[in-house]
Amino acid sequence: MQPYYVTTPIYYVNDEPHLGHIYTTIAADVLARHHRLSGDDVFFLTGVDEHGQKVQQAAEARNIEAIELANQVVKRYESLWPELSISNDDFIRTSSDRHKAGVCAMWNRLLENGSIYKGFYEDWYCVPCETYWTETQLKDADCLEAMICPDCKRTVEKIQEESYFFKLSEYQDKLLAYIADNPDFIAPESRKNEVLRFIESGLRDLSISRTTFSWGVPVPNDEGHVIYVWIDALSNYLSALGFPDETENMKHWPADLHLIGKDILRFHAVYWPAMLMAAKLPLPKRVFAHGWWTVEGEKMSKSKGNALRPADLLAQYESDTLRYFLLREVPFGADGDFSHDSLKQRYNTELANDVGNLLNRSLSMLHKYRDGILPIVGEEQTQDRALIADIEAMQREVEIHLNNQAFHLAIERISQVVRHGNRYVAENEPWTLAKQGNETRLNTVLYHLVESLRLIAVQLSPFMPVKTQQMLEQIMNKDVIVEDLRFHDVAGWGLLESGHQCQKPSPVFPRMD
Ligand code: ME8
Repeated sequence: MQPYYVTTPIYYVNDEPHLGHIYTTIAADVLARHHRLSGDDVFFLTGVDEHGQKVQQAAEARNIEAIELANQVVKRYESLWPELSISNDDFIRTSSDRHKAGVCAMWNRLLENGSIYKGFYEDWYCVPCETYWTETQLKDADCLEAMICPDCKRTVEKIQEESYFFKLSEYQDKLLAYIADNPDFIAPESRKNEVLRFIESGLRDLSISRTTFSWGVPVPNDEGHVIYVWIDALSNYLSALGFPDETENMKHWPADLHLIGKDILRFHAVYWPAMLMAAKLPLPKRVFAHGWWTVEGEKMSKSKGNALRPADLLAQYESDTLRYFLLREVPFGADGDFSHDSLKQRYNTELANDVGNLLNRSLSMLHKYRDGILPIVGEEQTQDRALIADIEAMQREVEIHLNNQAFHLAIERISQVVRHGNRYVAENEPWTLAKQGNETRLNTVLYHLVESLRLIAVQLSPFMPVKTQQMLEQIMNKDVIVEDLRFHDVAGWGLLESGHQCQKPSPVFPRMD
């Protein structure tokens, strides 16, 4: 079995989960499920980022200990993920001993390899982004006078403290060479160019410890310093596998894919690979930075109170509907706007009308004309072969689209087959065949419809595990479990045998008002 390792960012615990957090996690889940279907040995990691000044301040504002705040938010994530059918194999907390051991091992490696030295830091810091800025960077972005962060436009603070530094400047050329030699390393292309511009503008050594607060992993043998939260957080991708020990799970390193939002690209495509080079560890194969969601045209923010909370969304929509919509609506990589109207419209058109209708009418006709029993196929005509060819092409193309993280194209390709199925019904008019007593042709048409639906459901199952479970229960039988399916066993045309009894249709995609 081929290992496949996919990760999400580990989310800060200073805020409750919102639409953005579920987006990345759902995308990672679809890939994990698709790779399990392909027979790969999948490791899907998500978790939380508990340390840093921002979390400490959020806890202080609530008059509680940082760990208490973390525990509360962790509970929210842990109960949320099953509700969204997230099938993560592990959940890493940065306050755990296993993670701290990984961070310290990483620090010690960088130290032993001569990549860390002690100095004095004097410049600016943005707490919400946990990012350092030089005076020149602020000036160039017209942010110095207002003392605001060029990224998030919130206030930056001046830092003057003793600090450890990572020799990031030594990696400028090495990173440029690596990106040139590995064209798929950073995606999409526009983000790669952004990273290249950033590196070309010059890399300075990075301050990697702080002394003015205490919520974090202490620097080994110098406990007055806390390790910079990004060095701490990025190491999660290794600590979760058991690093530095040679565990069984370490076979998953290097990660196949770090899925992130575009906000944290620099950390994953510059700092993290440089750290790994310095630690003499292999680099992840790919970093994909997706776009940003706004809500009904506005940026989500705590102060505006318009952040979409998963609990509210789940009270309104089924989890599969959300999963489908988020990945269908916006090309992965582009920014998108969440609107309830477009969600309902997409659901009604593509799911209730197209998939739901094909399922209902096919199974209803199978019951009406054949008591739900799959008939023996007669001689195939051109249009039958065209349907099968379309399904086989879909299977190949969905694979390619998902390897490129083009979720919207994968869904669109499946939808094409669904529309083809509905056209096939219209062209063959099974009701006319029944009236004419053309039993052989009716048998063939009914079989092709049901078998197509089975293969459509299998392809859709990573996106909508609950709905496709229901579809497959009606088509196959009650004890099918989507999570246990493997393409190897189920993706071939014609595997449903004649004589098989299908269930009566019951609506899987009822129309939404
Ligand atoms: O940055 N649209 O955590 P975080 C799309 N702890 N995605 C969004 C989004 C939006 N409006 N808002 C958030 C951190 N996200 C660090 C990560 S990793 C080693 C450490 C998603 O809680 C998106 O994936 O601020 C983004 O990168 C992430 O949440 C930021 O989560």
